[in-house]
Amino acid sequence: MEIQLIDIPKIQNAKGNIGVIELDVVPFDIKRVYYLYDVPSSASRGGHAHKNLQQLLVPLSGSFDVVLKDGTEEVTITLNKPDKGLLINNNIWRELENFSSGAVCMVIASRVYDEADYIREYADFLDYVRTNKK
Ligand code: T46
Repeated sequence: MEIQLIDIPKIQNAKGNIGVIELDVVPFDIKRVYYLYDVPSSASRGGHAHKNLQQLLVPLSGSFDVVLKDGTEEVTITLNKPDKGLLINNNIWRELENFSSGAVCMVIASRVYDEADYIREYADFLDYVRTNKK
């Protein structure tokens, strides 16, 4: 599985850093931004895939793990740098876990919220990716 980490340009000086996400940093048209915060360390978020949605996850603060599954392979990526975002394409199962205290996950999305785009059962996801590979 190809892991796509995106470098987020930063402006650094003695007063701290500015991360700048201009439209050309993100490989899709941005339709929505949301963020996960105050996530208990014991919580697991995600646990689904999307039929069409692409997303860029940016760890604005703290750290968390992202488990990605494409139906064949599984990869775990720790996000802990605010200047490194993880691109997740459609048809990828994701689980987010091990949130540190104070972690904030900003998500930049290619579509508005649409529950019909979610595949929330893993067996349905496996069926979906196998059907769509043919
Ligand atoms: C994803 C991971 C990283 C909305 O009404 N609008 C929204 O934009 C979002 C994101 C969620 N919701 C509702 C849908 C559910 O009733 O909020 C509730 C919790 O959503 P969900 O269980 O999907 O949350 P997560 O954190 O498991 O997943 C979210 C995104 O839904 C998902 O696309 O990739 O963050």
